[in-house]
Amino acid sequence: IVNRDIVNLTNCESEPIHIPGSIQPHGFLLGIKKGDSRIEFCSANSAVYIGVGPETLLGKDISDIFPGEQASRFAMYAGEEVIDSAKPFVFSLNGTSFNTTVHQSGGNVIMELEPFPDGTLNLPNLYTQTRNFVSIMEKSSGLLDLCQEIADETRAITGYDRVMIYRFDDQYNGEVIAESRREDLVSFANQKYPHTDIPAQARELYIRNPLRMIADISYTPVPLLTIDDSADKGNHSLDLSLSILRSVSPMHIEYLKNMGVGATLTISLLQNQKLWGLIACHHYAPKILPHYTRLSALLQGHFLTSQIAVREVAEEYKISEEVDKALVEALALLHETENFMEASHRSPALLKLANATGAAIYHEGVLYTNGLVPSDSELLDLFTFLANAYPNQAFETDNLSDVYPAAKDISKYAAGAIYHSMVSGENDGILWLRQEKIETINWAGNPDKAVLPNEDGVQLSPRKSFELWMEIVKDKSAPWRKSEVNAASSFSYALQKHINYRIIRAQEDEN
Ligand code: BLA
Repeated sequence: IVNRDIVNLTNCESEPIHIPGSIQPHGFLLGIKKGDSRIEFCSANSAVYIGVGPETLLGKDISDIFPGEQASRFAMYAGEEVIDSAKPFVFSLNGTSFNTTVHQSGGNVIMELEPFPDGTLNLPNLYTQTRNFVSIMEKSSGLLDLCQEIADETRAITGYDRVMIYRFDDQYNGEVIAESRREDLVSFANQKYPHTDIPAQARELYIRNPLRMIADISYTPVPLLTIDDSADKGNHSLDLSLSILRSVSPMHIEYLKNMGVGATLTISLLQNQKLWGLIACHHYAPKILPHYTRLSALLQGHFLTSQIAVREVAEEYKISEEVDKALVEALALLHETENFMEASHRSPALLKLANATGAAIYHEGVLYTNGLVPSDSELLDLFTFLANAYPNQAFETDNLSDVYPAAKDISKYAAGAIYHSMVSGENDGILWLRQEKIETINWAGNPDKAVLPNEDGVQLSPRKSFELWMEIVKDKSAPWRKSEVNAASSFSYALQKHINYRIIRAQEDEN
């Protein structure tokens, strides 16, 4: 068993990635106090783009520097109205046009100016994109299908070498569930990545900011300055959580270098205010995606998230319909049969109502079984254990050996179980069993070595090898679905009634 919790205590999760004090160099940044028009923050590279450096810009009023009409647009954003999401506009100076995104960060208004890569504003065709999605929606049958289509479409729109749909599990380990890639690249499909690859504060940030771009992994960070700062320190007070130019954690840069990646775009996929997954795009050379193409990619993310719950519910619904049908059949048999226990081993519906591979009832010293079950003595031991551990209770698990180590010997029949105790004889109860489902997890690199100590032993760094590392998970069954657990409860309740009724009848007969 792997202990991955040790890395929870590392410095990874405490790195303040929202205040890096620097930006990426594919644009420049200006910050003004809200309600003021004096430039308070400036990135050190402004001269590269507009020929005027921070020493000139800092402390100046915007209208002293930019032509009148453009200054008033800046001023408008710095005004009283609340700015809650990035609003772009085009700003031109000396013949160069910049896509300018504006957003508010605490008491500051941040403007990020990026030159248009080919000098023009290339608007994507949203009509075509939307129409494509509608036809994708109609033709893809399940959620995985849909993810594949979205990966293909996102790659077609953006031109990244690899586009992955990455889904988190309960512990935030992630799996590549769909991938569209340049043909000559090795596939990452179905690979699993440990939760330590994306620390908690980064996941929190990605809930608030749904799109991030790293234009060039080998960039040199550009310091953010205020009047008092020296260029080599940078000013760390400006919160860049929602900024598009935010400089990325050096840890993550090292990770991507180890992977051989040159540029990335990452889009959050949210469900119920939680991070469900990511659209993760890799390029093997530097790549700047223009603002409007980024929005197109973001739209693909919205398309997908709008369908996740719908598809999951639809898939669950199909199963629950089958389960309900089996439950009705099993209940009918229960009502029609004087001694259901005797008849139970002939009822396929009893198994089907929970999609179990085996079932057993222990009633007044007699064992009744159905399907694949362990030996009688093994079952009796199990009933005894469960009656003691969960008296008058229900219990379900996909890993019985967790609470009952002896289950390891019977995992061929009983790796997972739903148990309901019954009020009649000693240790009475009903069990649905599921056989072991051996799972192979293809980790991208040994997850125990996902985080490596550096020379000083305190600082940690990402692993260097992503060589396939297989983990075999044994002694577990497929997890029980809610509908299956509910059907088992309904049946157990009815069976208990049936038994009570028989006891009363027997007593009446005696009198
Ligand atoms: C961030 N790590 C990330 C991000 C991803 C990964 C997707 C988010 C980047 C973004 O949204 O822009 C991991 N990238 C992957 C994985 C794949 C991929 C799994 O392409 C699979 C194909 N990372 C480590 C270790 C540390 C670490 C050991 O492995 C810390 C010691 C840190 N990862 C780390 C940090 C961030 C990160 C700090 C946040 C980067 C940022 O936004 O500034």
